[in-house]
Amino acid sequence: MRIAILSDFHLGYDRFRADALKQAEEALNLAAEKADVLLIPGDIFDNREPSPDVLAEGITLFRELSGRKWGASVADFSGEGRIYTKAPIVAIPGTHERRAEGVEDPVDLLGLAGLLVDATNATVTIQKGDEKIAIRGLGGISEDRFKEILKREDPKPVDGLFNVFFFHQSVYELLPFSEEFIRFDDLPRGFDLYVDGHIHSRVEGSAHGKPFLIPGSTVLTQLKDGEQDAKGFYLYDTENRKYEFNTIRSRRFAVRKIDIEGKEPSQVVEEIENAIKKESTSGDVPIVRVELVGKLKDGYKNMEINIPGIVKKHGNDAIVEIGKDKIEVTQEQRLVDKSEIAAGVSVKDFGISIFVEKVKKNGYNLKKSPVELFDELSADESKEKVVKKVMSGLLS
Ligand SMILES: [Mn+2]
Repeated sequence: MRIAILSDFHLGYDRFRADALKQAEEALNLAAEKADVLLIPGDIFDNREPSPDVLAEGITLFRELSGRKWGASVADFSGEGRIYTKAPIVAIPGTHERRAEGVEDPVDLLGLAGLLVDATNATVTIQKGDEKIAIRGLGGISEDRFKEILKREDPKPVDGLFNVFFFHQSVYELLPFSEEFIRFDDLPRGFDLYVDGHIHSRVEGSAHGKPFLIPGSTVLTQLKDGEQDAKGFYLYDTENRKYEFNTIRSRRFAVRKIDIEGKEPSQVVEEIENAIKKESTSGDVPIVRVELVGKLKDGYKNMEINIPGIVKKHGNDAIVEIGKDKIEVTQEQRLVDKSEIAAGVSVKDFGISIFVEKVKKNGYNLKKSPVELFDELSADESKEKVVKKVMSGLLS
């Protein structure tokens, strides 16, 4: 049997919403042509309470898929919940979708509508001809509870079948940020294939001597270095126990670093523009993240690098993001006053520079960049909501 492993579509992701839908659609359709079973380890949606419009995107995608003529079908289901389709589309909710236990999340809704099989805390047996495989799922939950749930659920393989275990969590060996994260060795034993979501760049590892695969997201979200690889999905064949990565057409992403040490703002602007031009020659509209590193020539201020101007000027060639959190602050920068704002510096840039300087002074070293943190904290929502979201993002 051929199992397609696709993950982290993030339907409804605000910044690249059209990309999220288009690339999920491309991945799912291509996977459906090539595979007997679709396995989706979480984050189909970007949000645990997607708007009706976003839900409609998901429903449309999966209605067409579940209506296809599949060569394999669900032969057995045991565990939490019920199933309403035999189409071999097996999913769990990710951390973006997960709500409290016993409360419906958007993947539950797709399951209730009979558009996929929700394998949260359940084993799904899929049959194609004489061959049967068993898929055991564990839905994405907060990292601090994962070990406890794993112990409670105690997932076991089914004797005599090819067994897959799939989940949606951080793994310590891949993201060594917290002792709470599970390690490869903590995963339940006896499965033939381990599949995880959550991490947005692809991973080919091994657990208990068996393949451990993360396909990565189908859409760009975090704009980290590791996301420059092509997006796509894995195709695993149970017959020869081999797998390969299939790429999809996805928006290109490039990271360019520019050393600004001792340079004047006009020169930095020119270098940024050249980097953008170089990346946007092939006719597509790539995402280009330019990271500025170092310290401007004495006598200049960081906000003299006219970033909104660059972003606007190249709006048709590229989606430009300028990373400023590795810039050092010059002496002059500390003396900025209200006249800067009057002189045309955007209030946001002004705010960011003060914020970044302050948090750095206090020894800030969390995994989120200070600029990202600023963006999240200045989101257009209630203060309480924003702070809660940021805290849970930083601590989960
Ligand atoms: Mn995700």
